[in-house]
Amino acid sequence: MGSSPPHPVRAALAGLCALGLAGAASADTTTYLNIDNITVAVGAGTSPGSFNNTFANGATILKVIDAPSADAEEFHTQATHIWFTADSVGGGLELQFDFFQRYDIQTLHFWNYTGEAYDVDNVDFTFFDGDGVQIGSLSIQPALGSSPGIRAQDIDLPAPLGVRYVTAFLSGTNREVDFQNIGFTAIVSAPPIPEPGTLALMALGVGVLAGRVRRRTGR
Ligand SMILES: [Ca+2]
Ligand SMILES: [Ca+2]
Repeated sequence: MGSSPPHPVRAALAGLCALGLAGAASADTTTYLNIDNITVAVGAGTSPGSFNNTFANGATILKVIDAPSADAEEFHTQATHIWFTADSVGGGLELQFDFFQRYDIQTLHFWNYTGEAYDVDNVDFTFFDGDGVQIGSLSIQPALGSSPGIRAQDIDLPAPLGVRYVTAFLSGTNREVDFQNIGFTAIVSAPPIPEPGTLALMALGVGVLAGRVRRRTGR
């Protein structure tokens, strides 16, 4: 019995099942997103203002995403933090993240500054899919950072599913934006669900195979 070739209809159905299982299995792995797997850049939406700390000595805006883990402790030095001062109230710093693939974001990890005069008071997030199409937005108000070593505040981020690009606009009520790091916990998104038209074509293919088998066997 086991030596007979696979029935074409059963083989086609098994293929369809495997597609579904692959989609379900890939959604299980939780990943911490930082400098190892994503990038960040200063966005064109940044308001007129000035960076008050330097990016010299090898430090770049990538120090936003250099926390090695979600529970890492970082101390506030010129080499580790970001400090931007907007020219006017309401202004802020725009950061653009590229995740390189689609993720379902679960948690934002935010290492804020420790004092109200300089900390980040609001972050406006905008989310985009793999084609760069906007699929959602939301705002969060982070708490003050812990002291003396700064650890992340973990914030549930009810972002849409399937996010590849994220824009974050950070602002402070008194023009100041000072913080250490941003990180995300996320899972790789399941493959997109086939369009109804694609499913119909696959069903048609199974039907054609079944028809051929019936003709061949006379059933
Ligand atoms: Ca840092
Ligand atoms: Ca503040």
